[in-house]
Amino acid sequence: MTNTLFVLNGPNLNMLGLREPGIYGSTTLNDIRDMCLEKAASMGWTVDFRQSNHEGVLIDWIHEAREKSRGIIINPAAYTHTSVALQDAIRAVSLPVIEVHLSNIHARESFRHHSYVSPAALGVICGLNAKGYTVAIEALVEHLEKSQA
Ligand code: CA2
Repeated sequence: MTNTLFVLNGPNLNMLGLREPGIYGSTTLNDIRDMCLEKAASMGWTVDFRQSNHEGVLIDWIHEAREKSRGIIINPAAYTHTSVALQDAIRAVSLPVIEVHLSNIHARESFRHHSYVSPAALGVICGLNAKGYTVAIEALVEHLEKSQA
């Protein structure tokens, strides 16, 4: 089986580093992709890194991950707080999923405190900015390598 992880990013994250640096910092999504590829490579894994502004596309990618990866890291962005369909897709593929948020969603507006994705996730990381992605890669690889041993 391939040593690949899907890293999926939801709506507006393509704007990272270009707008609202006060909330999300100056790191771009390309910078985060490079950090993820480097972290995965250092552990002997590869990452397929993607971003979409469309809920259905994210769901199609979660389904695709079933065949092409061993686990998923997802920042569902605003769909975190609205999408039953994303939770259903994650449950449907039975892959381990780590949910990542750049900001601490619990320290922000109350509508960001609830996640539809978290109940289906292995773990959740928020508030560590871009570092959260590489922490998630390390944790997911360790989880997969332990469960394989
Ligand atoms: O903190 C996170 O990673 C979020 O998933 C980011 C989402 C937000 O809706 C979630 O509550 C928390 C928003 C992503 C939008 O990113 C932008 C980047 C630059 C400019 C505007 C939006």
